[in-house]
Order: sequence, then structure tokens, then C-alpha cells
Amino acid sequence: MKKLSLLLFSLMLVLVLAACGGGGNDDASESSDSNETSESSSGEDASSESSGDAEFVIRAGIGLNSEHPQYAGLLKFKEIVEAETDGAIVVETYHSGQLGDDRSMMEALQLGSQEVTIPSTAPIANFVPEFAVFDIPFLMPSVEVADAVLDGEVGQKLLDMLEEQNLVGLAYWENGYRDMSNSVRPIESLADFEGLKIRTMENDLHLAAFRAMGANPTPMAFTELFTALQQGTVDGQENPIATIYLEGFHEVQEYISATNHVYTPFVFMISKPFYDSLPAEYQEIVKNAAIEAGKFEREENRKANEEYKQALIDEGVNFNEVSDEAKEEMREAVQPAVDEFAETIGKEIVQEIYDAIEAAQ
Ligand code: TK8
Repeated sequence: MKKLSLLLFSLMLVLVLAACGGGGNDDASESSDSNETSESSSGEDASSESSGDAEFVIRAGIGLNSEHPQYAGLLKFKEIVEAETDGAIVVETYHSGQLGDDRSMMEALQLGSQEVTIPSTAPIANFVPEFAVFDIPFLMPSVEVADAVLDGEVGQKLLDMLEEQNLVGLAYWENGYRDMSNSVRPIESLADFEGLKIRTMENDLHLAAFRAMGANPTPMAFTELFTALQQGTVDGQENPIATIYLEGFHEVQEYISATNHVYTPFVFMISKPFYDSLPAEYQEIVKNAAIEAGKFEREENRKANEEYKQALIDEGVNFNEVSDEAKEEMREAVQPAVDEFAETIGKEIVQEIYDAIEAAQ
């Protein structure tokens, strides 16, 4: 009897050990812990997948909320990667800045404490100055040209520059054309920027451009923006329509003006130490999934920007289009700032972008 219970006990012990150790690694169990914390603190299901059996876990965080096409794109990425690796790679998705803002998530990728993030190009310029080339106002004439330039040679050249920062850029997604919102007056001409306190992304060229237009810009992380608008710390901000609508900025802002002053891409990036640790076959799957999901995200984003523009108008928000003459006036006002920054960005890359845009038209 004694012998039998000893046998049973050892059998149970073996089973328990197998269940704990089986296929998992330290990273996986750590990240499912952090996932639980984040779930309970946010009250939303950031990711329901159990990562216990995974060989690799990708913690992917974005700044926008779960309604935004950026998150739909991330879910698409998750679906492709998990299906094609048969669950050997599990993707945990976090939205709304649950893991941090664009800058801090990039830093986490450099350290290897997070695997994926999809920041706007503007804050990337703090890591690789050449990325500020996308912050030249009124640069991209259309989304079709943007696609061609980003998916072409110069786009790839910029992605390659991320490697020296311990980051791997896998694909361009779309944030989109940015419009103004503020609580003081509609922006119909250059003069309307005068004295407005505008939150900008953390990017020196953005700051210089808004100063050149007469505004009083303050850089701020996106995660602090809603509160700043609500409390009147700033008069306004600028983002694509889909973001304005889905983040509810129109609820704390009077006027929305379609300035379309800059086209901001997103960069799908992955931690280099993590990417290097993947077998070549998985690297390929992850890379192609980032590109595929990006195509989907761009489409969804374009639909969303149309749809939410109409929704804003239907909800009675003061929305105005901006004339081509007014845009030209703004473009001229920012030109000296652009010229000044050409040196910092790198004259070569600036020229290459202009050439690529011309070739794509
Ligand atoms: C979200 C940001 C945001 C950007 C900004 O993480 O900061 O205004 O437009 O969408 O990347």
C-alpha cells in the first residue's frame, strides 16, 4: 500500500513537472503574467491566447485604441503568424498605450523587453534622424504615391537604418494625412494658426513647422493628449480623422479643419535581438505577415478616414475643408524650416525622397 501511494505520488510529480516545463520557456511564462496584469488593470482582453505551449511569444503594443484600423491590422498579423507557425509563435496584442507610448515602446524593443510596436515615423526621428524626411509638410501628393515611395527603394533604405538602433523595420503601415482640431477657431488660412497652443508629436521638424506658421507648439506623448485637450493645457492637436473620431477628441474640441498638412506612415518594427533569435523560416513568416497585415491596415484606414469624416459632420462638429490656396500659403511659411532641417535629415535622403515621389507620379 505504501509502495503504491509512493508510486502514485511520483507519477503525479512527473505529470506536474511536465505540465510546467512542457514546451514553454521563461519568456513565455513571464509574458503571460504581464498579460494578466495588463488585462486586469485595463479591464479589457488584451489577448486571450494562452502562451503556455508557444516556442516564442511576441508582445505587440500600439498607441491607438482597439477600434482603430491599426489594431485590426495587428490582429490580422497575429492571425497569420499563429496560423502559419501552428501556434509555435503566439502574438499577444496590447492597444491604447497599455505598454507605453511610441518612444518608450521603441526603447523596450531595443532592450528586448517587448518584441513589436508600430510607431508613427515622427518619433522615430529621435532614434534615426533621417526618418524626419516624412515630416516635411505637404510632401506626399497622394496615398498611391506614398505606397509606391514607402514600398520602394528609399523606403527600404530607411527601414535598414533602424538596425543600428537594435530595431528591425519590417513594413510601412499607414497613420495617414493629418488634420487640425482645436477649441478656438476654424483653421481656414495661415493666419488662423496665430498663437494657438498646439500639441505636436515629439519631433523637432514638427515643432519648427508649427512655429513657422505662427502657432505655439508643445511636444507631448500621445498617451497624454486626451487629458491635455480636456483640461485645456493645449488648444488643439493634429491627427488623421480616424484617430480624432475614435479617440473622442471631437468631444473636447470645437473645430476640425482638413489641412492635410502631413502624411504620417507607421513603421511595423520588431526587436532586433528577438528577431535574430528566430529561425530563418519564422523570420520569413513574421516579415511577410507584417507586410500582408499592413496592406489590410492601409485599406481599412482609408475606409475609416472617409467614414469618420462623414460621422463627424453628421454629429454636427464644426468641420471645414481648407482651400488649395491656403495650403500653399502654409507650405510657403514652413519652407524655411524645411530648408534648415535638410542638413539634419541628410540632404541625400531628402533628394531621394523628392525623386521617388516624382517618379511615382
Ligand atoms: C499612436 C501615435 C499617434 C500619432 C500621434 O501611438 O502621436 O499623434 O499620430 O497615432 O503614433
